[in-house]
Amino acid sequence: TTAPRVDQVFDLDGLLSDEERAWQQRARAFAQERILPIIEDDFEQRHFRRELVHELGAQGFLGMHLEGYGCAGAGAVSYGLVCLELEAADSGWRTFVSVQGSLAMSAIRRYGSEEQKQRWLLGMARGELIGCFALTEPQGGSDPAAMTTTARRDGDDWVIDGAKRWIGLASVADVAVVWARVDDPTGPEGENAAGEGGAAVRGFLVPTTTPGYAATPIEGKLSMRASVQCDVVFDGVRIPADAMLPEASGLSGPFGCLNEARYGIVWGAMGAARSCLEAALERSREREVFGRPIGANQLTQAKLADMLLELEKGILLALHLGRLKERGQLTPAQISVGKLNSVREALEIAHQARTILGGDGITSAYPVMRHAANLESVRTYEGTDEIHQLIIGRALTGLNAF
Ligand code: TGC
Repeated sequence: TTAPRVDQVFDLDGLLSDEERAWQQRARAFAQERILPIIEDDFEQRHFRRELVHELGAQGFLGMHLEGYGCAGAGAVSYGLVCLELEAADSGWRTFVSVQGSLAMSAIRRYGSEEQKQRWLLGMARGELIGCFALTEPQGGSDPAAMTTTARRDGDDWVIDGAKRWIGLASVADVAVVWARVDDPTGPEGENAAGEGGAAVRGFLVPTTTPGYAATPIEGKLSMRASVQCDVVFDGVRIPADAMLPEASGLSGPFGCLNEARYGIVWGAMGAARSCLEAALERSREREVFGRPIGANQLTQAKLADMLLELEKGILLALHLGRLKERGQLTPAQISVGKLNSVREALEIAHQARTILGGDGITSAYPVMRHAANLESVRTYEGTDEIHQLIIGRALTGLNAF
C-alpha cells in the first residue's frame, strides 16, 4: 500500500481557504526547488546564500502579513503556512523570513514615521534590502529590561553606544532596528524624548554603513549553519534625530515584534517536524531488519504514531492561534503556549525520527540531525522554554515569577 502524505492524514487542507492553500503550495514549491537542493551543502559550508533573498521577495514572502508598502497583506494563517513550508526545508530560511518580516519590517510598519516606511519597506519587501533586529545583549536575551546599550542626544543627532549579540543577519543587513536605553528621558529642551510616561527604551533605524557599526558573525555554530548570527558593536554610532521610531516607547515596542516572530515559529517548527517524520516514515517502509521492514514492527509503529499525534496536534494548535490572530484576539500567553509546544514537540519528533533511521540518521543523507540541531536554536531564541513556561504560569496564577 502507498503511505499517505503525513499532512493529509487529517485533511487539514479542508480547513484552509483557496488563498491559504495557494500560499502554502507556492512556499512548498519554493522550498523544494530552491532550498532543498542546496541546503545540506550550505549547512556544511556555513554559507548564507544571499541571492535567495531576492527570490523570497519576488515570491512575496517578505513581510507578507503586513499591509501596504509593497507587502501582500496576507492573513495570519497564510503567513504561518509559508513559515511551515520554509522550515520544512531549513529553520535558517524560516528564521530569515521571520527576522526580515516579523521583526525588522514589522517594527518599521508599526512604529515608523511615514518617511521611514517609504524609505525602507518597499526595498525590504522585494528582498533588495535586508533588515536585522538588535535587541539581545551579550549578558543574555531573557531580560531585555536589563539592556545597557544607550542612545544619547547630541545636538540634532542620537549617538548609540553598546553591544548586541546573536543578531541574525547583522553582517549582511542594510538597516538595523536597534533598541537602546535613552539615557536622558527628558531630552533636549525639556522634550520627553523617552516618550509618554518616561519609558526609556526606544527603537532606532541605523543604516549599517554608519561609522561605528560593526557586526561580526559568530563562529563555531553547530546549528543554523546556513544562516548568520552576529555580535554587533555600536561605538559612537551617530544618526539623525528622525532615525528614532516615533511610535515605539518602552519594551512593549520590541515585545510587539517578538509576538509576531514567535507566532511564525509556532507554525515553522511543525514544518521541521513534518520533514523528520516523513524521512522516518519512508525509511521505515524500506529498511529491512529481521527479514521485514522495520515499519512492520510494533515499536516502530508506536513511535511513528506518537510523532504523527504531536505533529497534527501542533498544526491544529497553530491553526487555532492563527484564526484567533486574524480576529485580533491572540494574546501573548497563547503565543507562548504555541511556541513552547511546537518547538518542544518538534525536537522530540526529530529525536525519535533519528532512532528509526539508525546510524544513517546521523548523516547528512537525511535532514533529521540538521533539523534537530537547528531546533536547539529555535528552542532558545524568541523566549526560551523556561520563559514561556513562566509567561503561561503568570497567566494561570496571576503571580509574576520573574
Ligand atoms: P516588563 O519588563 O514588565 O514589561 C515591559 C513592557 O512590555 C510589555 N510586554 C509586552 N507587550 C507586548 N507583547 C508582549 N509579549 C509583552 N510582554 C511584555 C509589558 O506589558 C510592559 O508594557 P508597559 O507599557 O507597561 O511598559 O516585562 P514582563 O514582566 O511583562 O516580561 C518579562 C518577560 C520575561 C516575559 C520578558 O522579558 C520576555 O519575554 N523575555 C524574553 C525575551 C526574548 O524573547 N528574548 C529573545 C530575543 S530573540 C530575538 O531578539 C530575536 S532575534 C532573532 C535573530 O536575530 O535571529
